[in-house]
Amino acid sequence: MTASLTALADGRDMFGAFPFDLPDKKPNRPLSAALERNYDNYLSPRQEENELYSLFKYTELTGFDYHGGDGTVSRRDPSKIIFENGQYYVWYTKRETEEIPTGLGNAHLATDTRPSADWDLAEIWYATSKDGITWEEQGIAVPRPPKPNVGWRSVATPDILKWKDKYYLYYQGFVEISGKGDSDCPVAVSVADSPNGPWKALNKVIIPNGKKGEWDQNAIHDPYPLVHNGKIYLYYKSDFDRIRGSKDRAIAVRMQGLAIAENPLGPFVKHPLNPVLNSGHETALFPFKEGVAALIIRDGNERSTVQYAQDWVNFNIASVTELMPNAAGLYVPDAFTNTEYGQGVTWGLSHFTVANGWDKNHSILTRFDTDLSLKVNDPEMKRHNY
Ligand code: AAL
Repeated sequence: MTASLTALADGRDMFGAFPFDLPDKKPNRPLSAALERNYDNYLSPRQEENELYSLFKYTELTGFDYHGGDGTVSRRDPSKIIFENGQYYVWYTKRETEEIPTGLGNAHLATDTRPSADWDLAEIWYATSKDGITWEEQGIAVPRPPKPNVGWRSVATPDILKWKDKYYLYYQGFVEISGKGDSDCPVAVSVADSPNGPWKALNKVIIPNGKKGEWDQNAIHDPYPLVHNGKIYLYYKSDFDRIRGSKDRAIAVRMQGLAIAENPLGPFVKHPLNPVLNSGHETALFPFKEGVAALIIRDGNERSTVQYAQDWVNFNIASVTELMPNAAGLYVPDAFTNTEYGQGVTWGLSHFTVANGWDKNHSILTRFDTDLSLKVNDPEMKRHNY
């Protein structure tokens, strides 16, 4: 019996049976809640045809030295990747300390030379690659400035913006030991004429923490700039409910906000609907069709989803996935082109944190491949293949 013999208006065939194939359009009959939302909530009712559904495959990188994995060298939180001068560039948090981190719970044991956390006492370094797998570390981009400048304790978690032939690195500037006094950490910026530097640190807070009582009062983390509507759309993470000075980190509820500026040096205006994402940690975003898509990892009710906002503000779940890249730094070819129709992404760098004993003490960069692209349709990336 073929679909062309379908006889009844509600989709049943001439024998009163529903066709074997899942209909593309929502059937005109009472549906269970699960089937109803399979049509309403996702870009396609079939996961393999959902352009914002993908799995992730990981590849080890070559070129980075980790002192044999003894915990004294860490690389993490890679920026977006850009392609300039015939090669890929990435910036990241690098920690090279004589001692391993105390762990956040023991931050009181941290000193001027002993870090509390993997990202404490860190600097921003960069590397280049021709193929995205073999990387050459080029050196430091942003060192820690002298006290009391923003970032004197640690500069970490950078992201890159290219705007009118200049390059801007946004990063977290820690002005206290992570885990002590709740890591006061606004966003700072450095500027360069070339991705090779030299970088000029402006030594000022470019996105301040929220006012007392606001959801982002304690920190602005993971700055992530894109260009949209001729403006800079910078998404960031903060922690609702974090009681300043509390050691009880479990109460932090992580969400993502948006700040918009007409100029890379601000002023950045926080969106009145913030937070715009109710979940996520180091959230990576990319222009997709008219809107923007976001990889929601690790935290919140909606972790392990890809979300989409056609208006760049109001996000909905587009797909549910798994084993998502930590702190993904995507290669987003149209991140800064002011595109009106984003093409999506196929790869990036992320990090894995290696646990040595009960505590985590260093992280390594890795590559991931995915298919969240309009140009590619890779069934292997969309299939449960294990
Ligand atoms: C990461 C990021 C930020 C935090 C810390 C280092 O996962 O969210 O960068 O401050 O952890």
